[in-house]
Amino acid sequence: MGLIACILIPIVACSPDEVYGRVTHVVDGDTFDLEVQESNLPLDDVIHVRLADIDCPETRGPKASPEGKAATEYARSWLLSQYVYLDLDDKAGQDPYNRWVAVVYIAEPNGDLTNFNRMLVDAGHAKIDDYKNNEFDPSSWWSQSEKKDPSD
Ligand SMILES: [Ca+2]
Ligand SMILES: [Ca+2]
Repeated sequence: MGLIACILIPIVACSPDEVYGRVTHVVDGDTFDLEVQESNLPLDDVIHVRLADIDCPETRGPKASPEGKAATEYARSWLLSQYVYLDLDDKAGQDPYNRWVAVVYIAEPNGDLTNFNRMLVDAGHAKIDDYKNNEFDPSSWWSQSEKKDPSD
């Protein structure tokens, strides 16, 4: 039922407006710092954010790759210094590294909200890694028609 509700009424059912703030630092493709402007939760002034249910190539350590750097540059170009909305994970909340697990939404000029987690996947900079301990289901990010005919 949650999946269906998210597809039909994404803004209401998935509450992307739990946090509103400005991205102050992009660590890598799927991790950044956010300066909180508004939230209905008692959060720190600056929080660490980990994009939910996706995985970008590594930028550090033995598995560092050019693809990881490209993902970081992509995230930086879209997010750095921008104001975004977060849908925080209501189940686990933070990961073991004290990063808030979230889906990030970019506000378009016409007021629409675009799912940035999905953008990273669509752009080829991340793959789906669906953790079952959070509230999110990545399959809900794509509409039924997109799922049925991926070549369209
Ligand atoms: Ca939430
Ligand atoms: Ca999940």
